[in-house]
Amino acid sequence: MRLEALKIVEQFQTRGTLQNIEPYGSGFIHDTYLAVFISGGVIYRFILQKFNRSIFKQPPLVMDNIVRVTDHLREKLKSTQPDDWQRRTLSPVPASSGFFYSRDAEGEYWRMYEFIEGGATFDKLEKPQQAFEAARAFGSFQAMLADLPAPRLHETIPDFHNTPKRLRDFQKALETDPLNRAKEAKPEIQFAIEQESIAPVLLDLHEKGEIPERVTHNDSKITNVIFDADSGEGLCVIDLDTVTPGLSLYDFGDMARSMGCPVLEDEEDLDKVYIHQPLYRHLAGGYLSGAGEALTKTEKENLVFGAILICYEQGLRFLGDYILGDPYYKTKYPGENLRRARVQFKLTRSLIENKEELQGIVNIL
Ligand code: GN1
Ligand code: MG
Repeated sequence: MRLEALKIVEQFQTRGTLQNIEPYGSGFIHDTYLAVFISGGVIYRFILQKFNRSIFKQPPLVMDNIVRVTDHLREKLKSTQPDDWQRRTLSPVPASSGFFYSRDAEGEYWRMYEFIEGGATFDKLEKPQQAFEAARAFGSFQAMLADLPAPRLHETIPDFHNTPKRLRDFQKALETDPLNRAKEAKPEIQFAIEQESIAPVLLDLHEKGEIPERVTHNDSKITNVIFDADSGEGLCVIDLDTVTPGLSLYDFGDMARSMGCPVLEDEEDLDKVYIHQPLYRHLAGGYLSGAGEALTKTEKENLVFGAILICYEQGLRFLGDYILGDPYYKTKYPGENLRRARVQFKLTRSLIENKEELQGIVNIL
């Protein structure tokens, strides 16, 4: 694996001589490496990634979105954060062709980013303040992109948060049940079916014109924020592959899903899995402070529902993947996707049971 990274790295406009290249991070989707260069005694680090093309069918369109989005952010940050704008947005590195991607001999697509120095990332929440910081970072990301000029961004994965379609895909997986795994997941399947009325609610509100389409991140989980290693400030939002037109509530939902409870996505002890109200308060407070005046009253009134919907949707995705034999999400052990689904459905249940109280928290912010 490392060999293919070694072969492609020279295709990008880096600085100096390559010192080292090694696998990096904990993403489920792409293959990621850290490449270290040295020039005149100075170390330059870069993130190199091979696209997962079974998921992202058209990497050039993904990079087209990302370059537009990061250029827009950079222009804003240069005036609002003149001393530290470089660390507050991703910066794609061009290949020698001038494109922001390169293809290897097998036709696979690769891309490179400048490494953000002095940052820290977390697989789960370690301090309540991180919930506020991350949510503010995602909120201000949305606010800064509110005036992204036309045309509309490409939908890099069509129907990414189309929950009714996710439900249909889940039902199809269940009908095929190719590995006879459904019998291992009876309570989870029952929950998925019982709660199916969750699926269409946000799209219905959007179709009625009650909530607007915006530029959204669509994968706003804790692992996708870089925090300043010293101050803990939420510095930079990363993983921009699914930045597309979407609903703000999807992003808030993913924050509640990944930061409303400080456990890993495959936590086995479900007693530990529930939405913590103080964390939810931090998330809502951080998000509203970052997104500023951008959110409408109807969006604010439906924050909890965004969380319910995204946890439910993510549970359907993990459970469907488990039933199909884990073709989508990388797993480290058998049954990991089932465990991940259980966590999501437990969070969904916890949100439903505490809906009024959680909304009350938002109402007094
Ligand atoms: C995937 O990109 P990564 O590995 O951080 C997935 C998200 C899920 C998430 C679950 C393109 O995120 O939608 O929410 O796993 N990304 C894609 O943790 O499917
Ligand atoms: Mg992602």
